[in-house]
Amino acid sequence: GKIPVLQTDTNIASDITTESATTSHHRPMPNPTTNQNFYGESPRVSLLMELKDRVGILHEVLKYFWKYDLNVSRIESRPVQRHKNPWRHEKDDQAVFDFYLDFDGTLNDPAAKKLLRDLAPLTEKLLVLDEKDVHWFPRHVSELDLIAHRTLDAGVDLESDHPGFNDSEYRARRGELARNAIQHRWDQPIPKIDYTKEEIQTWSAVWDRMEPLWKEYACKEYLHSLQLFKEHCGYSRNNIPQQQDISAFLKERTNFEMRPVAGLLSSRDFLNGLAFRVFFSTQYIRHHSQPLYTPEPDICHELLGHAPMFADRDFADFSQEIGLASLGASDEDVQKLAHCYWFSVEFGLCREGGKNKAYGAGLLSSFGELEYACSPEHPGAENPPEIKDWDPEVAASQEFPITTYQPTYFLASSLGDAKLRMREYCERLQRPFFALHNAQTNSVFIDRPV
Ligand code: HBI
Ligand code: FE
Repeated sequence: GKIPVLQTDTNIASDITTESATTSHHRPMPNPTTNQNFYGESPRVSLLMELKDRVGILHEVLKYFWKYDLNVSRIESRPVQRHKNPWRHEKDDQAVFDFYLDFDGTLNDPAAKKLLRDLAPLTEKLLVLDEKDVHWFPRHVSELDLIAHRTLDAGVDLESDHPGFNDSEYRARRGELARNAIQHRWDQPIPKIDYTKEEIQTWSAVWDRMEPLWKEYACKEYLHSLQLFKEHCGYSRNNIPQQQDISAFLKERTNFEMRPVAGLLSSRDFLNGLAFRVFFSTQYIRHHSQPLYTPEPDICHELLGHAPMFADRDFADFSQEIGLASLGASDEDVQKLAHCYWFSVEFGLCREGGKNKAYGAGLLSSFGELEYACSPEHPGAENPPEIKDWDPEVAASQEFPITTYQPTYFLASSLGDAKLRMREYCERLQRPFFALHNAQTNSVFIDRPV
């Protein structure tokens, strides 16, 4: 059945396909019989070393590679901004660098064994990353500053079919808000935005269409949070709430927070934020000429769809679960997690009193699709959607369209159950290390599996 695209809401998955198209950093497994990998390359060992920032430290480390005649084929460094952490211990005061280093050989070489023995006392942490390349990932919430500006679009270069493409005033406003987002730092308050009369009108138009539908089709957790947001965060049809107020409220309730972002991030970067209980949120609004349509996430989607759900503890934990699994994950696993995110955080349904209710933001901010997904009559569709039980394993490899209503939704028995299943799934993903989140310091601790 043909579904009018104009009625669909946000389409934020545009990077899901490009993600797999960009170069894969995932290296094939070595062939144990020839000691070569799939491409005939010699075997390599990847290390992650945490080094104190002091003169000569790298020289001291590298001299052991020379001593044991081991060829270094890659070396990258990243600052670990631990010194910015307000909860730091005195002994943590010093800056630390992560070094990602590859050398030719295998761990069975006697030389490699001696090397590791000699490096251990020089490093704060020394991890062997097996056959996988491990992407850099943030280790403290402050390091989200490093990824917040890595947007795929700048948030301002509109496509020619964007409703605001020919509106220079709208484009100037987008530029202003993008700069605002790029300048944000993790430990600063989020600047208030003075929304114009026209912007508020767009907000009201969306609010008025959605409000009756929420009562009917939104899950109880959403409705409860929305009520709290009306009381504490300035939610109403006549006012666009400020990200700072929502963020402060969420921080008190579930320790989640929002931070501004100029546009779309890669799946990896976006999901990495969730590991630190941070939701990257845009601050512009859709173009006023089409208040019920947006080709990208905007504040109607972020604040009406996503934000209230983060006030629920199970949902917040669920989201962080996906985030933690994405840290240093292979490209394949990031894509699987992005699909799980899509079928839950964006389009998830849960069972409530014998009815299907929405908890996904893509539904909660789209008047057409919310009814289509939740009403037993499925208005607007010749073919009703298929509704599958929530199973992250299945969702991970389920394809989906981004410009039409979803042909498939996943139904959880409750948000708590959705979380438990997500956790089980994430535990089965293979990674050469553990990532543990420390909520007091909002940092991630990594260790080798035992
Ligand atoms: N980037 N800024 C931003 N907002 C999103 O909602 C978003 C994103 N990048 C990817 C993404 N969502 C999802 O489609 C998944 O790929 C994680
Ligand atoms: Fe979204």
